[in-house]
Parts: sequence; C-alpha cells; structure tokens
Amino acid sequence: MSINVVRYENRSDIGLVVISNPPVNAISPEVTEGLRKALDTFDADSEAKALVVHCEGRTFVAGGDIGSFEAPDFDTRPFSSVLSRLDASPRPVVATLHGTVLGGGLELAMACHFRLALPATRLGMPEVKLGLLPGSQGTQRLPRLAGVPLALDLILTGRLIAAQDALSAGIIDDVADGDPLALGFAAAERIAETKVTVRRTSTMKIAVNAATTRALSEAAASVAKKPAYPALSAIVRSVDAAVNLPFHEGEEVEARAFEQLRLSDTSRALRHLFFAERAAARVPGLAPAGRPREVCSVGIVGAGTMGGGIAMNFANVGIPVVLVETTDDALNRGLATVRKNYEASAAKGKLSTEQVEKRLSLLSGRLDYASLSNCDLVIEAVFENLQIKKDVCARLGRVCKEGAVIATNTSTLDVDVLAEATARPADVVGMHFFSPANVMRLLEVVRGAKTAPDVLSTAMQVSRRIGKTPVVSGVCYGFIGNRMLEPYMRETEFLLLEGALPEQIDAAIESLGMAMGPCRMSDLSGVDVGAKVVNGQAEAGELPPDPHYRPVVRKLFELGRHGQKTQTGYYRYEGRIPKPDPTVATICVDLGRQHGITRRGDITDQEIIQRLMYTLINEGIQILDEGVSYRPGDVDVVWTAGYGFPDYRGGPLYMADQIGLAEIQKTLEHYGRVRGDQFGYWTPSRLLNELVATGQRLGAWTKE
Ligand code: 3H9
Repeated sequence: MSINVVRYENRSDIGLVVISNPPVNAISPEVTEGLRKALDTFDADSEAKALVVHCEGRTFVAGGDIGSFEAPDFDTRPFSSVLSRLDASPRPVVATLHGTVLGGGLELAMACHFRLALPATRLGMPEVKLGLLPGSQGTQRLPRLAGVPLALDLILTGRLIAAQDALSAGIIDDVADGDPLALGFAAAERIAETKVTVRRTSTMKIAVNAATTRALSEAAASVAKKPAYPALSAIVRSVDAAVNLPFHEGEEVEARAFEQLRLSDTSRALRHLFFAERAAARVPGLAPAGRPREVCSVGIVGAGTMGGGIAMNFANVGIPVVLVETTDDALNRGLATVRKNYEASAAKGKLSTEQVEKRLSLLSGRLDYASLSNCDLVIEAVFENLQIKKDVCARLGRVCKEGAVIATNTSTLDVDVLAEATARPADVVGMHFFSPANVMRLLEVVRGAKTAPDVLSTAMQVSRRIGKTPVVSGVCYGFIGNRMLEPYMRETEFLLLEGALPEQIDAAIESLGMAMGPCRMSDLSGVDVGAKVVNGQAEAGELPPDPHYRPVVRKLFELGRHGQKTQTGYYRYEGRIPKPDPTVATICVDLGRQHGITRRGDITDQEIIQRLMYTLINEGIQILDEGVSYRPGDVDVVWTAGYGFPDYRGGPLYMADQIGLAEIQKTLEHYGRVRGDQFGYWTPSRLLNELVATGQRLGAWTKE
C-alpha cells in the first residue's frame, strides 16, 4: 500500500514527504500514488510554509521502477502529473539529494524549486541504456536548467555527473555536507522566510542561439548513424520540442515517444539485460556460508599482457598488487606495458598524471613467490599450458597464507585439476578475464567441484569491486563463452570450405549487430591463438572425430597468417582495415578439394546466420541443461558483455525465445538431414526438445 512507501508529516510548519521504497526508492505505481496522496495532504495543510522532498536509505530516487514497465497498462502520466503539481506549488518545494539521482529521480528533483545535494551525490539520465528516454518531463526540464548541449550529452549518453558539476551546470542549487534532512529543512525555512519567488523549471526559457542549433543538428546527424537504437533519435526530437514548443506540448511529444519505446523490442531486450546482469551477480544457495573473505591486497603470477591487464583493474580501485615473474626482463617488460597503457589513457585525457603515478605506485614487481605470502587473493596468469599451470598452482598452494583465495585465469584448462594441484582445492576458483583484461567487462567466475562458498562469493564481490560483470560458470571445456564459440567457429570453417567467403560470412553475422563476424574476430584475437587451441585439442586427443574439423585456421597458422598482427589472416590488412584476399579463397578451394567437400554457389546470408547462431544457441541450452550455467540470462550476459553480441537483441538465449524455440529445433533438424549428423552436430539438445514439447520459453525456465 502507498502508505508504506510514501509518508507525509508536518514538522514545525514545514511539510515533509518521505519516500521509502528500498533498495533504491524506485518510482513504482505505489510510490506515484503515495506522492499524489501526500500532495493532497500538503495542499490541505495550510500551516506548512514549504515542502521538503526526501528519500530514506542509501539514495534519492534512482529512477522509475524498471520492473513496472512490463505492465501492459503502465503509464508515465500519473507521475508526470505529480511533478506538474510540485512545479506549480505556490509554496516552495526543496529536494534533498543523496546517492544516485537518476532518471525519474532527477525528473522529480527538477520539478522541485530548489535542489541541494550532498557532495558525493551523482546525477544522470540513464534511460537511454534501457532503450528509453526520460518519460516524465526530463527532456523538457533538463535543457531548461543545463542548456541544450549538456542536456543532449547527458540524455544521449546516460553518463552520470558529480554534484559539484551539476551545480556548475545549473542543474542543482547547492552542494552541502551534513544531514540531508536538516539541510533540507534549513533551506526550506530560509526560502519560505525570504519569500523569494520560486523558480519553476517549466517556465524557464531556453536560449535559442548558434550553440543550441548546432548541438541539435550535430546530435541528429550522429544518432542517424545508430538506427538500431531508436531511443537516440526520439531523444533528439524531444529536446528539439523542448526548444521549439511550449512545455506541455513538448511533454506530450516525450510521453508518446516513451510509450512507443517502452513497447519496443529493443527496450525489452535491454531491460532483460539490466535484470540479467544483476541476477548473474547472485549465486544460488550461497548464504550464509558464502560471506566473502576480505581482499585488501592482490598477487598476480605472470606479468604478460593478461597479468598486467588484470593488475591494472585492481590498481584502478586502489588495491595494491604484487606482480611475480621469472626474470627481470619479463617483469620490466610487463611493468613498462602497464605504464604505457596508463600513459595512453592520460594522453586521451581520461586520467591525470597524478592518477597515473598513484596507480603505478600500487604495483610492485618481484621475482620470488615468497612475496605473495601476505596477499589475500592471488591470481595465476601464466602461459596456458596444463603442466606449467599445475606447477604454479602447487607453489601457490604452499606459499599463500591460510585464508587466501587462489584464482586461476585459465580459459580452457580443467579448474578442478588445477585446484587439486594446490592441495587446498576449497581455496581455488577460476577468474577468467577477457583480453584486454583492463577493458573487457566480462569475467567468468568458475566454480570448481570443491570451491568453498566463501571463496566463490569473494571472487564475485571482488569482480564487482573492480567494475567487472561477473557470471558464474561450472567447469567444462571453454566454460560458457568459449564453449559456445566452438560450434560457431566450426560452422564458419565448413561454410568457407563449402564456398562462402570470409567477407560474406562476416557481413551476414554483422548484419545481426554482432560487433565483428567470426573471421574478423579471429584475425583480431590472433589466428595463432585459435590454431594453438585446436592443435592442443588434437594433441590431447580431444578433437571431435570429424576428419574435416577446422582445417582452415590451422592452415592459415601454418602459413604464418596470424591475423591483424601479421597483416594477413582471413583478410589482408591495410593498417587495421581488412581487405578481401583472393589467396584465402584459393586456400579454401584447395582445402575443400582435399577434404572432398563440394563447393556451392548458393550459400545465403540466412543459411550463414542459422548455421552459426542456431548451433551456438543449441550449445547454450545444453550448457543450461548440464548446470554449467545457472540461468539463461547468465548466458546472455556472457555474450553481450564479452563477445560483442548486440545488447539490443538481449543475448543469444533471449533472441532464441524471440525466434521461437520450435523454429530453432526444426532448423537444426533440417540441417541434420541435409548435411548429415554422424557427429551429432545438429542434434537439438535434450532441454531444447523438452521446452518445445512442453511449450515453454527459456525466459521462464529455471533449474529445479
Ligand atoms: C526511468 O526512470 C524512466 C523515467 O524517466 C520515467 C518513469 C518514471 N528499478 O545495480 P544494483 C534494483 S527508467 C527497479 O545491484 P548498485 C536492482 O535490480 C530508470 N529496480 O546496485 C537491484 O535489485 P536486486 C532510470 C532497480 O549499488 C537493486 O536495485 N534509472 C532500479 O550497484 C540494487 O541495484 C536507471 O536506469 C530501478 N530503476 O547500483 C537506474 N535500479 O538486489 C538503474 C536498481 O534484487 N539502476 N534496482 O538485484 C542503476 O543504475 C543502479 O542500480 C544504481 C545502484 C546505480 C541505482
């Protein structure tokens, strides 16, 4: 009931509205209704000289309640009408801001007459990240307060700004430290006493000048290049309306756009990912044994590209790191690369010189394992070779202090085998960073058979602390992401042997919105890297029995075509620009002949998409069935955060529901018939068959 989430009281002749809707005071329909009633009470309370709007808990309102947007009859108008009432109030209204004042929260604040914030407050309009625009007058009020260029920047990027910057920009009126409620009352008293005319955002005029016009036309041109995100052009149209129409007409333009976007596939997919990312951070069945261990210092074995990149993540958040290498040379090279990376960020204006030096001062290099003995978390990031990693793990098991967490950054090896090598497997967890490790958001946290609950939760917590998006995976070859990549790359190769060209395959996959098709991706990550994995599988006798399995990558490797770094791979490169290379077509023709594969001229983009994507989806569903991944949303997060899958499609398993599971099953079976299924490539997974038979969607599936 609304009475619980919003309350009104009169304290010494100042009205007070308190929102209390944990965890982030989101505006649900109940909060809106509570606010409406509170304003009725305030209207009737003739003793109250002014009104203070305040939120309990960790933050002021952090936005509209995203979950409530799913309701078919959701409407922004009731909340907007509350805001219009606040704006029109003849008595002053003061908002006390703290925490993260976002979306509907900033809209609420801007409808008040005076805004004061605690110094650590951050403000923003992140609706665009959900495929939306501010839906309750935000596109009309922010340009009036901050000017069109800054308003466009904030609403189009969704970035947050600090209280002090919001003050300088005119978005808020004061920054003060102390008890927000006491500060709010003092401000309300002061304003009521001085009887100054309150400033209503809705009546402010927007200066129409060259800067305004230029900002609007530049924004319109820039968003036209991103048609996959319809919110962007709607934002520009609404801000344009703020400039050119009266407030209430502009508000209507905005409200209509919000409604259209709310119902769009893009926004639904992005909202799915919002909740999927947060769900991925929760590990079923962990509490209370899973209380995380404290991590104040980190050790990393291996100062190569990966180790150095991992180290930067910790230094960035103020955690000291000891990097251990085997030789002075390797250590100096590693530290020099880290310095170069930081200096490149400084050159782009992303870091100050002091920040670079502060971060570098947190990194120390050593040649002895003994220097790891005090670290709370030690991550091994040495060469991907079982014996080498086992040796390192055995040493770590001996040297790390009791209670330390030992993590392996392996991408393919068996975490349980490495855990046993330490002789203390309960302390071991996989932390699979993606390259470049200081940039990529995804972190697969691999739960071994004996990983202790508190070790797993430590890895999850520390991942979030360093700004990563962690997803738990069970132990299997390639974990979630690389395992699903496997059939995708296999089909890429078959298509090359059958007559498709790298540029055709990439164009088809990129038309879906993937950041890069498989051939460009291999060239970027290194053909040598991919070939070594396949050759390693061959040596270990782990290749599928198919004699035609992935010959192209091995051939390119053999020919020294290692991708972008050698300027030839699936393409030839001019700088970073890939150019179709007839040599590759010849290589594929020869390999096709050797493997007795008939070339066809009728491979369509649809066939490419189905063969790559549906096998990838089938593998994802198999992973769920095996319990390697807890939820379909986890798989979606892996692919959108780590593999360039378009967020506006919500991830591969979300997309599978949109395509229809029966359609995917039928298509897999079709290819099984026309291509032959002697190696089981086209067999729909057991769970896929079950879901189709019972008419279920993946979105509603949970493992009992
Ligand atoms: C909008 O405002 C439209 C308006 O213009 C018009 C309509 C009025 N709704 O991220 P965390 C939950 S659109 C519902 O782990 P943090 C979240 O799911 C909205 N729930 O914490 C999680 O729940 P659980 C514009 C929300 O400290 C819990 O809160 N606003 C919402 O790392 C903690 O979240 C945004 O887009 C919400 N709006 O970060 C802001 N927000 O524990 C989106 C959070 O069950 N939110 N939850 O998993 C954020 O950016 C971050 O959550 C925030 C806190 C910075 C607030």
